[in-house]
Amino acid sequence: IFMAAGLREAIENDRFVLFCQRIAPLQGEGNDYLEILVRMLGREGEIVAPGAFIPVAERYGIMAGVDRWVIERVLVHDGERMEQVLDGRSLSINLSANSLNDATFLPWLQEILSVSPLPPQALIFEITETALMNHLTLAVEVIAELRSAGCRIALDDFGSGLSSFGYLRNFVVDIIKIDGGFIRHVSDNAVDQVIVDAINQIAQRLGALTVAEFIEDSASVERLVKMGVNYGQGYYLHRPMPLEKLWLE
Ligand code: G
Ligand code: G
Ligand code: NA
Ligand code: MN
Repeated sequence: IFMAAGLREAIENDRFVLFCQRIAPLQGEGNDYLEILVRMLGREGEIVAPGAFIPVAERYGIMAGVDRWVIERVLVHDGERMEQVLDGRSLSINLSANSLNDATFLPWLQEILSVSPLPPQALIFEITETALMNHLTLAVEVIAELRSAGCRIALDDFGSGLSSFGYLRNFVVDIIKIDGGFIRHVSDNAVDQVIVDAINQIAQRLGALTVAEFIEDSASVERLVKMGVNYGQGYYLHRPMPLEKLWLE
């Protein structure tokens, strides 16, 4: 409850900061793209990682407010310079379960899209399996509408849940982000190699692009390149950085 009160106060006082991380192509040339990552600023100005507040925020139903804050900031408030910095590349934004389960979210987002300088074709929305679990029919509708508007959908942390493959039957996804837990030891763990290779092949056959998360060394890159994984994300490739730094590039 203490955390929830602190979160509400943080939302009211705009006490969030945005970071971003580059996601790089592993096969040939191609363009990289950016994932937006939110952090909370504590009362003493300390940076609070999302792992420490997102589960609480979702439980109290206030994560939808954080998602809206992030989306408004990136697509409208900073929309012009974001469009310039991206220069045709894509931008990926995380959606929480709260947003996907909220019937007012889609019309709100469509309004934002209509005023944003960023074209919907440049946008990717990342959703997790747990976000889908709660209210699947509404989530499926939101996903379908966003895709018909020209946005792309990425399934985040794929493989970490109990029914990962089941979700692939419910809607079309454009991108599958293979859970970092399978990637971290992929250079020397035979089981992880089989799992990652299999997920990648299924994704390719479904016409989805793949992203390997948590790439932490060059040996992993080599493996993933050989397997044909499309994109990589991780500390070895690019660290998350504040948006403030992005504006200077
Ligand atoms: O950046 P970090 O690894 O700490 O992120 C932890 C989790 O928080 C990730 O799973 C990420 O998808 C999620 N996350 C980061 N930024 C946002 C955001 O703006 N909105 C939502 N809903 N989730 C986010
Ligand atoms: O849930 P999501 O996949 O969006 O999580 C992305 C988060 O993972 C980011 O918040 C980022 O801080 C973290 N992250 C990015 N690259 C790495 C990495 O190489 N290793 C680890 N452990 N975490 C990473
Ligand atoms: Na994500
Ligand atoms: Mn992820």
